[in-house]
Amino acid sequence: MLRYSLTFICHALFCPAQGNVRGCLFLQVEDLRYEGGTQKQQMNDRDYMQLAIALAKATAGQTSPNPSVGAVIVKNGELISTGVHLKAGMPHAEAAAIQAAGEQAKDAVMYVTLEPCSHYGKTPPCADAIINSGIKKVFVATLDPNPLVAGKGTERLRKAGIEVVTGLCEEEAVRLNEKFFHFIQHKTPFVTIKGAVSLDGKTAAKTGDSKWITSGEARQDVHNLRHEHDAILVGINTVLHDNPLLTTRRPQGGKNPVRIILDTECKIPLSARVVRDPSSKTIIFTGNRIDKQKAAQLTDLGVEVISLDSSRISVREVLRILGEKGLMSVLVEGGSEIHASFIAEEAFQQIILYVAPKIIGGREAVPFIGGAGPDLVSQGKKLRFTNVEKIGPDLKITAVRLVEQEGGL
Ligand code: AOF
Ligand code: ZN
Repeated sequence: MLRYSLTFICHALFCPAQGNVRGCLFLQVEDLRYEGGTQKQQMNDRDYMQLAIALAKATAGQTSPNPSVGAVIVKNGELISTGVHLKAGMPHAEAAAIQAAGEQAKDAVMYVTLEPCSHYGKTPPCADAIINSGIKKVFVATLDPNPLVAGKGTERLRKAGIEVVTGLCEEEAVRLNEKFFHFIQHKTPFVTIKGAVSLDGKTAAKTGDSKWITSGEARQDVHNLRHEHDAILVGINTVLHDNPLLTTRRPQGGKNPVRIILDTECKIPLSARVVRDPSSKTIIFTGNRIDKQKAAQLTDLGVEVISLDSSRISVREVLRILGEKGLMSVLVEGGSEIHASFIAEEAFQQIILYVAPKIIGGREAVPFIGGAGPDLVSQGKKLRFTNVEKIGPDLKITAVRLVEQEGGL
């Protein structure tokens, strides 16, 4: 029996100086071979869709508020062209692939990771571009939940006589754009809580010392998470304790998320790095009992101060406001009391936990989640593990909320 193996590596080039993509994407086919046989075997529909997904994945973090989308055009068993959506405002994946294919698109087959759009946004409808190109069949991994599209794209293609097959590699395509899907449906950001803990779940020793629990490799991976989220959120105690920059530092460059600080009493020092560092915008949420003069000084330094109506900060209210600002995703990076608020208010979609093979111990050492906690185990939040991988000597565990609660978050 023939076994087939295929590995693609994609790189989207990111230009840190301009804070955006350079407008090109390298696709390196690292390994494309047929194992266990001598006979040449054709790539199948699933392989082509996997290629489109790999292309889309390479743009993670740079298309917001748009989704990551990849497209592939094939004719008579030959790969004609590929396309990817690099950045909001730039051509959609289908349009890019069609342009690269030129005349060869006629009677070809397209594989696209998201339903082609049918509306005029920043760019014209992809459905029309597909119809005009003469493509005869389109495989769509998943429909677009954007109400402007939602089924209308595939309907337009079918009405024009194009054969449309939906649902190929759907699970992967939905996961690829989970932040976009969540944001379109709920109008609040997709929330990831990130933690770095010892095997006994501690984020710091009893003295507060936390440098470093996880390895350099795991800490480097956190910069990918920052690149992939629109905003990064911490509490005031983290700012006072660590004076972090909260920027993305990767060898290949990356996008700096908007910095969000929850600071009920507006205690942040004017000298804090998140206040002074100009590489990203900073928004500070406070309660209603604050020194107005201090807020004005922060505003003068370029920070946005949002004073909520009540004496304490509601995480859900913060997310509602961030959603209004068009921020599609938030990475929550501590501390343990902030984590506890997000958990208690059920205001999170996933947890990514880096676990080091180390025991800190001590009943006063800092746990990943603080707060008072429930009385009963049965009152704990139920999650589902979706991924476990090894990063250097550490584990990276991803868990999602088991039940999406009603109420828009
Ligand atoms: C596609 N292919 O590559 C993308 C799509 O403002 P616009 O014109 O960029 O439209 C943005 C919307 O189009 C976005 O909210 C989503 O529904 C869809 N994105 N559609 O056919 C693509 N990026
Ligand atoms: Zn489109």
